[in-house]
Amino acid sequence: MAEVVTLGETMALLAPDRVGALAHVPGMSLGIGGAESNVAVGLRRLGVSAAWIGRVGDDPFGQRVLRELRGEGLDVRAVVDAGAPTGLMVKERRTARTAGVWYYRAGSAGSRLSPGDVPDEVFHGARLLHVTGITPALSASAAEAVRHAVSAARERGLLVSFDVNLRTKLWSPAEAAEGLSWLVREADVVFAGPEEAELFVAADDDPLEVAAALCALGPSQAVVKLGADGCAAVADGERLRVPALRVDAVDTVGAGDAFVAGYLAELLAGRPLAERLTTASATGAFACTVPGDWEGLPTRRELGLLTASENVSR
Ligand code: KDG
Repeated sequence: MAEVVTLGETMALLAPDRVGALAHVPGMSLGIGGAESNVAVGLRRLGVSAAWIGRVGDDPFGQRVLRELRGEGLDVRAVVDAGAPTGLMVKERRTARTAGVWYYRAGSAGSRLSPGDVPDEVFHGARLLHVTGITPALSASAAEAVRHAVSAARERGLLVSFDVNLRTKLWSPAEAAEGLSWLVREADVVFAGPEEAELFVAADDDPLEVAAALCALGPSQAVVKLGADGCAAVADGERLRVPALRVDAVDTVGAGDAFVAGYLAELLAGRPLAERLTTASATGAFACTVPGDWEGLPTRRELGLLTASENVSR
């Protein structure tokens, strides 16, 4: 039985081989990506067992998603839906510093996720449910699946972790605020960027105040992700700010999921807040060092590599 359960849509992912407008780049690489499965893979690489619940189409992209996630050692609980295609995400690197994303996921198999796809037994022996604000944006049935999973987790005494993950290509900030405020109140651990937090609490220049305001809504732990500026967290009354690790970023998409995986792995290991945030900073930094949303996620053995004094280990 897996320690962590998560659910959401994982898509096929096309990424250009070079910087330029998508209309002109000649080559693309095929991979997969999904915020929740990215977190699950990150946890797995850090030694935490994880189950992923989702839906894929009965097509080669769906096979690719299932094969990759099983290959990473996840407990994959997927419905293969013959009535809809696997969703597709296409990245654009218009400049060396900026990335854009195009979604082809309306009506996809993953967006047809529903409460019936969430098997009861997956929660047996589990310790934590992780959800994101992407899944409720996909469809009414996907939003219901999240509600169902959260109440099943609550009944069984699991911790609930929630990463806001606002996707304005899926819904407006006002819709997201309305659709997600119950999750902020329900969760034990909330992750948000400063703009995402503003969906629920007043803006504040001090991210520790933002985290404290999120905690005032219900969660015992709130972590504000600041990207290259590090992070700020309030957990059970303790306040801490940690700087980011400096890396040459190749692809920052997925760094937030990697950060969450690092934090949750240490939380489940009973580590103090400082260690949770230090590991989260390292996993987030690792994810930026290679193309792809999850491929750069580190194992425990690799965690220290970004600060290692030796360039070659023999
Ligand atoms: O967080 C990285 C995700 O953006 C990516 O892997 C795909 O889940 C995804 C999404 O909806 O953008």
